[in-house]
Amino acid sequence: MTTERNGKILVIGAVGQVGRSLTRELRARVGADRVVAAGRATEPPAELRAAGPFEKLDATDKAALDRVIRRHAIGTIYHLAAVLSADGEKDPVRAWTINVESLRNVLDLAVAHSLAGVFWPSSIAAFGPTTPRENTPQRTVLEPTTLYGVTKVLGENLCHYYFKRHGLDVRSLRYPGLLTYETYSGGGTSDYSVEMFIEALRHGRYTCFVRPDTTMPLMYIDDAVRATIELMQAPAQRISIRTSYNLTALSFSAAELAAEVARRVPGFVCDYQPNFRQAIADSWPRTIDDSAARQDWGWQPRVDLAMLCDTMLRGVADMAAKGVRL
Ligand code: AKB
Repeated sequence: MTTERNGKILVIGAVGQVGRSLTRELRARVGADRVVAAGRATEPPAELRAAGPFEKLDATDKAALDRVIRRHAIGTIYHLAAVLSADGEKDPVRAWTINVESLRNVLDLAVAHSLAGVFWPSSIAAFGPTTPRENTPQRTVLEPTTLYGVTKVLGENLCHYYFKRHGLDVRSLRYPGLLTYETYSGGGTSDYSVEMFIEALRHGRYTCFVRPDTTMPLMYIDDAVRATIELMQAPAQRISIRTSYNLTALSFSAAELAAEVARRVPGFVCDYQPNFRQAIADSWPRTIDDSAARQDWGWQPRVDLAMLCDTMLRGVADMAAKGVRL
C-alpha cells in the first residue's frame, strides 16, 4: 500500500503519544493538506491545527466517523485512539468501548468505503505470564492479564478476520513501550521510563513505580513512527502477518535507565516504590523476537539507548523552556 497514492490519510488519535509524531511525519512526506488529524480533544495542540486539517472526532461514534471519511475522501486510516494498560484497569468499560468499538467502526467503514488500507497498533500487552518472556516469538500464547491486553488480542484477531473475510488491507504492529517528550498520557505501565526524564530535570529525583530489575522492550518514538510508515508502504505480498507484527528496538531495566540518566543529570537519585503496575510489567516480555518484521519488510531499529537518553533529556528541557507542562 503506498499511502501517497490512495486518497487522503486520516489519523485518529492524532493528539496522543504516537499520533502527534506520526501526523507530523506523514504531513512532511505527503503534504499537510492530505493528512487529516482527528481527536477527541476540544483544544488540540496549535501545531496540529495550524499545520493541516483537524477534525474533532470520537471514533466510537460511527456516523461521525462516516461523515469525516466522506467529507475528506479518506483513503487510508491510522487508528491510534486507545485507553492504555493502567487506565484500562481503572475504567474497563471505557477501555472496552474506546479500544474495541472504535476499531470495529473503523474496520466496518473501511470495508464499506473500499479504503486502500488501515493501520492499527497492538502492543506487548497482548502477551501475558504464560508467554515465554525472553525472545518472545511472533506466534505464541496470548493470555494477557489486563483488559487493555484483552482488547489488543481481540483487535489483532479482528484485523486478521477483516483481511481474510473482506480482503481489507489492515496492518498492525505490537508496539513496545514508547518514549517521547512531546506528549505524556500517564495511563500506561511503561510510563516510568518517560517520567524518569521529566522528574530528573524537574526535581533531580524520581520515585519509580516498578522494581529496579523490571525490564521490558522500549523504543524511541522516531523508530516507532518509521516502523509504522515502512510497514504501510511495504508491498502487500510482503505482509505475511495479518494479526500484528512483533516489533522491538531496545530492552533495558529501570535501574539501567536510571544509571544512564544519572550519568547525564549529576546528582540524580531514583528510588523505587512498586505499585499495581508492577504486576502488569511482570506479565510482559523482557525481550522480543521481531525477525518476521525484519524479514518481511526490512525492519531495522536506529535509536540506541545513548541516543534515546540524550534526545529525551534535550527534548524535556526544551519543552520546559517553552513553558509546556508535560
Ligand atoms: C502501556 O504501558 O500500557 C503502553 C503499552 C506498552 O502498550 N505503553
